[in-house]
Amino acid sequence: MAEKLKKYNEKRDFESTAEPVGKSAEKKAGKKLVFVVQHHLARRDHYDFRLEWDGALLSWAVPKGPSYNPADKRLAVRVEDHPYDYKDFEGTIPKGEYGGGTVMLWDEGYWEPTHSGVKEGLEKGTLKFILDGKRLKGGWTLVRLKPKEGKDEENWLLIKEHDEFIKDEDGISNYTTSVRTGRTMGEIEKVEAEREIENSASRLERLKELSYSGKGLEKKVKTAGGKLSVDGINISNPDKLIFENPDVTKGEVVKYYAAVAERMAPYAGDRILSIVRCPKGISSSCFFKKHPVGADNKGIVTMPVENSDGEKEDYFYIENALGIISEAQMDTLEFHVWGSRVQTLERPDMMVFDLDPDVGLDVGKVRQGVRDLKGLLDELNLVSFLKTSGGKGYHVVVPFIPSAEWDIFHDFSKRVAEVMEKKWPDRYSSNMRKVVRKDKIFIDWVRNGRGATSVAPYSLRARPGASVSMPITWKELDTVAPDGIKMKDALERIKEPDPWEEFYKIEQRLK
Ligand SMILES: [Mn+2]
Repeated sequence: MAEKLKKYNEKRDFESTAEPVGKSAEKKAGKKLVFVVQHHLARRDHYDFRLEWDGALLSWAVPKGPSYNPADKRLAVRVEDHPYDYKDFEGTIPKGEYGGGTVMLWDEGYWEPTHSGVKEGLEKGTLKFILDGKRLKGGWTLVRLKPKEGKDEENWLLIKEHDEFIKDEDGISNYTTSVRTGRTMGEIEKVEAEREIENSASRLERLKELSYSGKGLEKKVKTAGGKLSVDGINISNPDKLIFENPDVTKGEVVKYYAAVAERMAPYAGDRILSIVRCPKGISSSCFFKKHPVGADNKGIVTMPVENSDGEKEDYFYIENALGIISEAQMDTLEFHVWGSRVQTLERPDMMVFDLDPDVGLDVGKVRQGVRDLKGLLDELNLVSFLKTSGGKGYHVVVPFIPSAEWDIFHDFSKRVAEVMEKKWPDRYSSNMRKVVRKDKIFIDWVRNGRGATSVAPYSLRARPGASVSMPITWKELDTVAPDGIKMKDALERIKEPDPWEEFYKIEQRLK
């Protein structure tokens, strides 16, 4: 039985779809066999014809649906057995998931084979039966076609038998509502759209929580007898020098992160991290780290994530502002984050374009690039936000409702970069190879893929001067250099209104 539904389970991600998990069904001795027809508007519009057998549902996808006219021989492609509970499924399957689209219960009732040996019938390729549904009635036949060479697809024909229930027309289009709930396909979809709004409310709640976890954290910084602690976290070697000229100690780095935590946590929290640690300061070697080592620290959570080879590896993320401090205690300077949040890992919500100028390119040209990119996004009706990179360029960041999957998200960002290159081939390149981007700005879209990261807002950079990747207003583009905001400036700036106040309130989505 488990073997029977293996295919069904393998094709689906049950954290994303509301379809039932395939488990072995109990034998219901003496009970009549159920059948169900589901109208399934997916990549292709079709009807799924399912017959209960041996605890599961034998299934065929019928592109045109069944017909009351015996002259119509309807193609029925055999698909994997579905779990018994699928007979009750009506709703939507998320876009991007297997069978993504809308499912309506089109007919239901009982069926009875008119010959003994359903198993033999399936093997031989002929199944004759009576349907006693609300819409489909009488005798029907399923007959298998000869397999096409080299294909293991099973094509069958679904044919109405001659009896008192036949009609001249197919009759399918007479029924446009659910046999159980009376809803149209459109109404079923609308309910799902409302559910998305609900999800979006819980997302905002969570973001508020993250922000709140950093509120007043700087007041919990305690110094006593040369010892430093933040809300119970002891900081070792607070006097260790991390940046030189001007000098910045580890203790000051920790205090910086405590001060910006309220603003930073909604961007750095709940996202898979890749961090840069500099245990001997930035003049010594720093290293990237994306896998956790040892036990979880306060505010940091380990999470297994499937990589592109289908293997699970441990990654980690910050679950509250104290996690930022735990990292700083372990000499982390830079926080790089995924474009998706852990609650919706496969649906990214933060698109980042890094405008990366060739060496020696005038900053005025980089600013022009930012304006050109913003203009393009404006034309697409997409609200975008600006931050300094803390290095050579600026980052233009576009918030999304987590709905589209990585492929769509990634391809969209690539197309934006390609349009930039097409419009102004002498200024921009969408290609990261150094030779083709000579004297140009590389519109770096590559970080919008699954597993790629970009530096989090408010993160320090492990570069001379202790610069910060800082959210700024569009008006400031001409006055603030890409590496113009240092740690001490950032501490002043967070006393002012948040230039990214609206970031998570923007409800735009990729179709
Ligand atoms: Mn289907």
